Amino acid sequence: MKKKILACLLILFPIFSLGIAKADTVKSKYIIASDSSFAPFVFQNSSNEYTGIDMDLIKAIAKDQGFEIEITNPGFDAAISAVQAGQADGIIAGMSVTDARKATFDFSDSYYTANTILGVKESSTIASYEDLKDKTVGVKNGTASQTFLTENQSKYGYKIKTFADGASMYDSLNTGAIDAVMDDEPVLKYSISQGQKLKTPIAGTPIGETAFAVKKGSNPELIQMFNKGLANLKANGEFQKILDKYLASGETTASTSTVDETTIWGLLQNNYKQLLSGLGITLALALISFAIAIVIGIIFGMFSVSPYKSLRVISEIFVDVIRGIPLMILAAFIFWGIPNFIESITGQQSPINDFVAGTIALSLNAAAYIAEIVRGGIQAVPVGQMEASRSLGISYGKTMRKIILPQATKLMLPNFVNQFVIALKDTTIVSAIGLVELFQTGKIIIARNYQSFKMYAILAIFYLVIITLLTRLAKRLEKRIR
Ligand code: ASN
Repeated sequence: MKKKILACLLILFPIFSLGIAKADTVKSKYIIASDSSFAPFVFQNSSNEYTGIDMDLIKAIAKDQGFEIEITNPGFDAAISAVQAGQADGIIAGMSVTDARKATFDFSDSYYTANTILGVKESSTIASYEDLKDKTVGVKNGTASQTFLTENQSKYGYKIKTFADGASMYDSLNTGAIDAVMDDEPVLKYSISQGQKLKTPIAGTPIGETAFAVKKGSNPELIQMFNKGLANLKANGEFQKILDKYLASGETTASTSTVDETTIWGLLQNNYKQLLSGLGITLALALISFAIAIVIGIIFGMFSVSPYKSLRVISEIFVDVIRGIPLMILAAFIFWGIPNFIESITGQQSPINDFVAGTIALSLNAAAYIAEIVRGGIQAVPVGQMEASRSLGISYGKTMRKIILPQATKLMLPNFVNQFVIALKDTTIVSAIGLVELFQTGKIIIARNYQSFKMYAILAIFYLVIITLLTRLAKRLEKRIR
């Protein structure tokens, strides 16, 4: 009984106490997209959970305002695209409010102010923008820092290299592949405070206030709730507590773990669950998409040897179009392009799930190659056999099924196995749409601990083992079918 009363009070208290500063939720759950590594705003701790100012803030606001959220962390550029395509309802990622962005986003009240600043290795001799002549500066794609670099490029004569995520950018700086990086000041300063051997030789340049954003004109209640929640958290001191947690006391990326991640064993021990779940997604993607691809591929392959010209033409167009488009573009087109197009016509957001989009892209891609394998296999059977069979009065379909296909299938089998291996490797490409399969899982782990050599070695071994096992299995099946 006591418990029930307590529960009622707990539910009613926030409603009454914040009654004035509360907006109405419209959706039962809001999807919030964020960066993948942008400490102290958002980063993974060693328990593989996303933390940081932005993560704590949005969770506290959702709680304060009584709305549900689901957070995804595909990286800054992908998060921006996700909001634009309606895959996500809002973005919180240390995002700067710029005039250009105001054309496509609605921003909340600001919760931070950040400069963009140049970061170089501790040992670097770069001391001014002039020193950057002919040097390469790394920057994250789609960021305000990138705009700054592009605008000043002709003045200082540096080369710009863009990265999809902060982890690979800082990795490249550490290995000397680039000479400097341009990033938000709190981010660079934070990584220095965490022991990164970097320095910031030039004072930062203001790039705007930091705020939460939604796609222009959509989810206005989300901005309202964010602003009200932020005001409440500022008033009750919770906002300051969040800032202090990451900035003053320096909550670190290694705060919750005692496992040493500098060894392969430590890396495996601390991340095996995450790696296995990534592997599960990779296998599911490869197997499901390959099964679909076989069906589509066989249909188009049969079309391509059909006596009807129209079917042959359809098959040719399918193979040419799909084979002519890089897989990554196909995936991006399905995941971001099509929902964007549908919305522009219907005015309705119609996001597609990343796994579904990845599976469709992989299926279509593999189907085009399988269609060619099927065509090649059938055409490798001497034409005389078809002619002889038809002259005996046996129908086209029956000849195909009983005479041509059994021989052709034998010829196709090794190519199918080959194509499956390619399909499995291709799953890494669709990670570009933010799908957390095995490769992306590894990148997220590296974003936290910078152990790129050991982590990529682990990934390579994972793929090697899986592919070797699966090809062995496929070869056995192949023998049996023969
Ligand atoms: N401050 C960056 C921007 O707004 C955000 C980020 O890199 N996550 O462009």
